[in-house]
Amino acid sequence: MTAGMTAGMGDGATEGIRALSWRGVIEEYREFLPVTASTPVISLLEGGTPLLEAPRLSARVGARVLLKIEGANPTGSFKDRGMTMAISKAVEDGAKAVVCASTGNTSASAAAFSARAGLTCAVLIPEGHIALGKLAQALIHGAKVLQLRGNFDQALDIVRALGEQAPVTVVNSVNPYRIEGQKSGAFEVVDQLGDAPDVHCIPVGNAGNITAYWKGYLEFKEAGRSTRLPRMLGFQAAGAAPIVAGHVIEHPETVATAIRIGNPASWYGATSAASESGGGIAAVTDDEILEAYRFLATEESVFCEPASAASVAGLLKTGLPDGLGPGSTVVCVLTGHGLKDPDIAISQISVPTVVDADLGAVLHELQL
Ligand code: AN7
Repeated sequence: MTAGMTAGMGDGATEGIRALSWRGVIEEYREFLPVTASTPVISLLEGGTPLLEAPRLSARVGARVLLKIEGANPTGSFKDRGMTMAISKAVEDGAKAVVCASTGNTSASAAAFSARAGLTCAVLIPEGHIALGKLAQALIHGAKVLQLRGNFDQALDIVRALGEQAPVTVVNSVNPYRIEGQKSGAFEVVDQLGDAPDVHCIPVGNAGNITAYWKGYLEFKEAGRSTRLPRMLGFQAAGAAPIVAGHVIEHPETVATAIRIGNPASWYGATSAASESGGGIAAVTDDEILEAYRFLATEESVFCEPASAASVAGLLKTGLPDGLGPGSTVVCVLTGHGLKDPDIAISQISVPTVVDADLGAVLHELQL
């Protein structure tokens, strides 16, 4: 599916041809990005992700709800949008190596784009708190992976210092090119819907993505590509909700390891997006996140990772903002693919029964 196309509409053949012509975030939105004709574009054809109608979620919420499926990106998360920009600019600027701290998805994306660009990639991840699939990605794409005895916030502090003391480019979202690339998510939502939604729900960890989406919505409105702005609703995990608490959380804890962050780098960007848009930042418990996670898989057939489900958990918890009714449109960003974190999925369901290789035994167990 390409931007400019409304979900569920148009004939299949045309959709197929358009989809094949998707050129990646930088080529599709070049005029809105800080690139020139001589910028080397390092792309894995990221972006162009589906905006999927969610009928059962819509019924529960009492409005039209759509899901932006960011797990459909090349490395399975929204991070690819920012990484195509950060790595392209790093190459343009003559960098030989990049580094990031990560709860997993940034490291997977940085590793993949660095391999493509021929850059050395180093990543610092919190030992024991990164989903298995993400660790596998960083390793298989050839990054130098260090597991830190500490959390994400401590890893980011070290990475910032490395950026000052070593010949290496930091590709966390403190690198402004990351935010520039990630704002393309908002461009696509507008192109897919034909205008901005009334409400935009998004998980918040280091707060780069909510900052980027708000920037994207503002820029498209300014350019006349949309007529309105959404209310931005950001959701943190209750055990890792510094913005909601109003202070840094020294020891953040949540089942949603991707957003296990106690001192977000883009804190101000998140609070600005919430207040300027008439939205807000709220917390959802791990139980609420996992309920939404299972609901999305069983009722909407979308397998996202737990952190992603925070956007839907938050919408279900807080409901529509005051003044909005059944005619309103809500977009929830599902930031990463469920296959990243198989351990959590398995922990949420009972282990399959083992049977003998015998038709009678299978019939007996299935009770069809
Ligand atoms: C699936 O990979 O911070 O608020 O180091 O992986 O922009 O940080 C990941 C964050 C939401 C939060 N959903 O986004 C990292 C990292 C998923 C994520 C977030 C992350 P930000």
